[in-house]
Amino acid sequence: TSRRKFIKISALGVGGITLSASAVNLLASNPLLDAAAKKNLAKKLSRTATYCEVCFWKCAAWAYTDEEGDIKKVIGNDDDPHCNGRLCPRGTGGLGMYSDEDRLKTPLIRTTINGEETYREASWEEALDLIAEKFTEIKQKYGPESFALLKHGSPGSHLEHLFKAYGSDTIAEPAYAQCRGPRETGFGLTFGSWVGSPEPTDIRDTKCLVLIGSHIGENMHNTQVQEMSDAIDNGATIITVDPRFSTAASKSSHWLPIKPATDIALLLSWMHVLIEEELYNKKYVEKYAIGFDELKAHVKPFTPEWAYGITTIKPESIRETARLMAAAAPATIIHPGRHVTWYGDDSQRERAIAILNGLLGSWGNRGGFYFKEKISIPKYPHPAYPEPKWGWHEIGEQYPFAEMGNTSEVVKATIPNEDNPYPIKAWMIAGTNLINTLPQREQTLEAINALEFLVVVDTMPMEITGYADVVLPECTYLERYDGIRSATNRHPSIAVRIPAVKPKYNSKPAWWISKQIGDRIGLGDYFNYNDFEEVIEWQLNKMGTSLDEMKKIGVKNFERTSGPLFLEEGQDYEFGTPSGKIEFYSQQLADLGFDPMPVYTHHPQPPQGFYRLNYGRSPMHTFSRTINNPYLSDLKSENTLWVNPKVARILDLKKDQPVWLKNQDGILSAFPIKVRVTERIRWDSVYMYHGFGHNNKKLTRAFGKGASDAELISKIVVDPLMGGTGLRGNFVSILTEDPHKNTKV
Ligand code: MGD
Ligand code: SF4
Repeated sequence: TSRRKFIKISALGVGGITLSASAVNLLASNPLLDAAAKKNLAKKLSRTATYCEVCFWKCAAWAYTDEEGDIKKVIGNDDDPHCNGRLCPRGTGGLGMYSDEDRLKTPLIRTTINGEETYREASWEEALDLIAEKFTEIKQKYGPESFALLKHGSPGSHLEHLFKAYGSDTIAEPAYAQCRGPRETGFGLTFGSWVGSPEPTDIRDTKCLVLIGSHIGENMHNTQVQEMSDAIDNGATIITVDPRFSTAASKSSHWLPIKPATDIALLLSWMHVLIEEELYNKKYVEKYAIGFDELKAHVKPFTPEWAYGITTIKPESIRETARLMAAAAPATIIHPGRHVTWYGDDSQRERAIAILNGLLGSWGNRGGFYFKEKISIPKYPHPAYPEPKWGWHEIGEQYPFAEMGNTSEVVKATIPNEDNPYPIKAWMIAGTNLINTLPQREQTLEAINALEFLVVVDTMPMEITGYADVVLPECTYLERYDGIRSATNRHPSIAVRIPAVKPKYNSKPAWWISKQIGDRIGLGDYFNYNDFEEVIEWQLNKMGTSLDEMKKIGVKNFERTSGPLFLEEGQDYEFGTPSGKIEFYSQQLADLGFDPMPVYTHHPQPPQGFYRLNYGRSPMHTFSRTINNPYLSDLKSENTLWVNPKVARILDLKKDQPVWLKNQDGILSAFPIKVRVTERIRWDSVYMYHGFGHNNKKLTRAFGKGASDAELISKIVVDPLMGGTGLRGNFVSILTEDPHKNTKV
């Protein structure tokens, strides 16, 4: 067994589960409280401004506390453009992150007692001293670059400051190479602008919304869902392309149940119809785009009949939907999606989506994409960061369009290899559960095993904490200050996060952890404050407001200064591409030997007896972080395996029957998953919600509930442009007998 064996038994006791009935009722009821109810609540309780951390839409909210200092309810802030006063069920249930009795309670240090590896409880002093010692040691032995930070969410930005001050830019997060990266590359190459978050899609005014594997409604990003519902009420045409009959598909006039991995063929064929039938926006294309002639010649052969053979979508459906998009244009959105790392040619698929929007004139037009704007937060003064000798950029340099650190490349650079010029020896992980997040778990474990030191900063005893040398318990977002939220939107806005209560147990905020480590390793000048409150106050004063004001209002909206939301008739506009135009043909790609216009490439389809493993979001959960949440697990405690009735017939599967999965590499699911027989999934695929199948017993509600899609993703196809890890090329067979039966002790 390895030194870094996962520790299942720990010094932490497991408490009983006590759910507050009133909180569950509040959650189960309509989370959209009316004004009178809100007023009523406000009378009895005091409120504190915050913004949600359950997902990354970052809705601004009010946390209501009672006289005993206990949080009772979290409600959306009416003035916030991210939520319009309404939180999604997960945001309302965010309270459960605070009240979860399984939370990490005190620092833990890995130790061996009687030959058994375990954790012992430690004081903050002791844990921080040990970490500071390791920071110094790694720097002396290998250079600061060899200490990597893998992060996600608010804690990441505090620790990023520490790492940059220390001299390491070896920083990455799964939100790039496992999520949005290809979309930003595809749109960046075409329009010279990232899509960003929240997406600048003018859904509320759209006349035609096209969703390609984007399942708004199950993917609960707040205002997108609200605006889609408005668009439906206003009679917008919704077209959904998905091998699964998603909730969005059920609201659509057209559902195109595409054969998985063939989307680029459909997109090319839509372009073909728009161009051949002269339905594209000629004036817009002439004024703003380059490469139209090349595109026209390129898509000439891609007739709907050609695409039919690949996608299984009937030619008349392809023609009809293309005409609908054109009839509504420019108030048409081909949505860029969000989690888009599917098949390895994802940047090119996103290019195809961007080009289609360009042909329709959607970018910069009402009902299409608006010109987003945000306000920049003044930088709190600190000395300049030292210049690292290498960092995420060098580690991922084989991907010319990578613009952020790549978690998988950091993992690879950690596995000992004599030829590796960028060896990584230590990790700090904050706010990401890499075990259930990265594909190729074996590789992640091999890297972890090779580390000299691993610190994990988390709120919960997630799988990843079991591999750490030191575990630091962060307090939840409801108990701490964090950076000021400033995101792109129709107009700029800011929101603050103020602690509603003192941290429970012996937990601490990440800003404090960063400062404590910084102070210990001689970087005190970078942390020139006693409390993060001082930083925010300084920044808010510079922005013409104050902490006092923000405590009262939570959100401040600003006027736009960058010009109108949309292009005006005949307006000159320079796009951020090298040519200043929308690039249908990309010279940048051609110069580097890539296809300058998207092409369809064939991806393997499942062999006999196997089904493509498809996965997605549940409206009640965010990745793996919420599965143990007392309120949200009450709403959805396990996932099911969606199976087409034809498959159920062949394999003789019944509703709720437990099954196990085995992938193409012989990897077995650890836990059984119940069958859901439904026409809503194609016969060549199965589907499950992501995030379930936790294998850490300390997560008392989540342990063993459902299956983990992540553990079955052992094969990836890497995007050559930016290094995204395509996750959807894995195939599973369905087993009705417990394959672990004879291996269990
Ligand atoms: P989670 O699994 O929710 O998502 O990947 P992750 O960000 O790793 O893990 C979040 C971790 O942060 C948990 O351990 C949680 O306890 C901890 N946490 C929550 N709040 C706090 C806090 O305030 N402070 C600290 N310190 N920790 C906190 C997401 C990533 O996963 C993304 S963005 C996408 S789009 C991909 N989705 C995806 C998928 O759909 N399927 C598969 N198989 N893999 C995927 N990987 C990617
Ligand atoms: Fe929180 Fe829901 Fe908003 Fe995400 S969409 S930030 S979970 S309220």
